[in-house]
Amino acid sequence: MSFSLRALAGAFVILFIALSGNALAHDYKLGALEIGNPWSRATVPGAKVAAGYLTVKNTGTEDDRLMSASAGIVPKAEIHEMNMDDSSGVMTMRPVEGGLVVPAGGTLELSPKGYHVMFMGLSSPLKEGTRFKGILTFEKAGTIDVEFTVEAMGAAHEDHGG
Ligand SMILES: [Cu+2]
Repeated sequence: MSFSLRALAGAFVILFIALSGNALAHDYKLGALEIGNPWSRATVPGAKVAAGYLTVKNTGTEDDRLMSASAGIVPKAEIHEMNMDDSSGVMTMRPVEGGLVVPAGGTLELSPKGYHVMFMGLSSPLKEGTRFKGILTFEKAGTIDVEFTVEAMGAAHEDHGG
């Protein structure tokens, strides 16, 4: 009896992993590109910007470029890079010119403290656990609709200067 109970428990664990894996697996394919886990962070009331993060794996033999992004929730989105100003020690960000390379056989990562999509002109806060639609445009692979999952508020990426 104990054996079958354990088997049952094991089955539940496997089921749980499968279900949560499904809920979290949030990946997209576009030609040779695999877009992984687009996500954003909950924002405080009054915040006008939010950042979007994701990974893009290029399984092909040619470089591609992430040229732009957009989202229905904001009038404008830009691709930004973070830079450490050595003299002041302050992190700043600025729009990337000409897109971000997705190297053949490599992965482009947009993450806190690095490259990110900046959603500008939020009219209402992003709430944890919700999703919003976005569109990514690549130089060669074209465009794809994705959904950004809003995760918990974090402290690492609040300095947006407006
Ligand atoms: Cu930014």
